[in-house]
Amino acid sequence: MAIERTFSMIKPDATKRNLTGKITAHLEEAGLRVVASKRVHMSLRDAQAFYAEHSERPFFGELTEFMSSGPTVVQVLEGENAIAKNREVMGATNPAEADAGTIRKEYALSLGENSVHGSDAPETAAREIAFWFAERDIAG
Ligand code: DAT
Ligand code: MG
Repeated sequence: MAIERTFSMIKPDATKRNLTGKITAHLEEAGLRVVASKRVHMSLRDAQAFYAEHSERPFFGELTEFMSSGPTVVQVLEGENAIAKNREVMGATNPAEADAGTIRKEYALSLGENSVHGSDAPETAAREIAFWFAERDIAG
């Protein structure tokens, strides 16, 4: 299996509850390496650009307002099959449907405030990493 990079975000509901370390520990225990990380309080405009793929969805306003409501921690993760592995560790979008032991099962508050974001495919990983990081910010 190939070594991949994926993009991860610890959302405002989780930074607010001081869960950055606990969530990062889940990722590391799954074999993912944090090769870049920074804390950012994104603007509404940043959230709208980052989540542009969802711009026609009914929850777009709620999503972008939430994502710009407080700090997030944006990260690049590296490891074997990192994109799928991160999605596995995150759990289902709706925490009510997430498997035991996943980050969302353990920490998410609701469908909207679900603690973490993770890229869903190689193309989105590349775009999302480049949205927040320059190559020189990443140390693999
Ligand atoms: P994921 O974050 O699992 O990739 P997604 O890309 O479908 O899920 O949606 C992005 C985020 O939008 C998701 O993490 C939470 C929010 N969201 C999705 N569906 C929603 C809904 N029906 N109501 C409110 N927020 C929703
Ligand atoms: Mg998604």
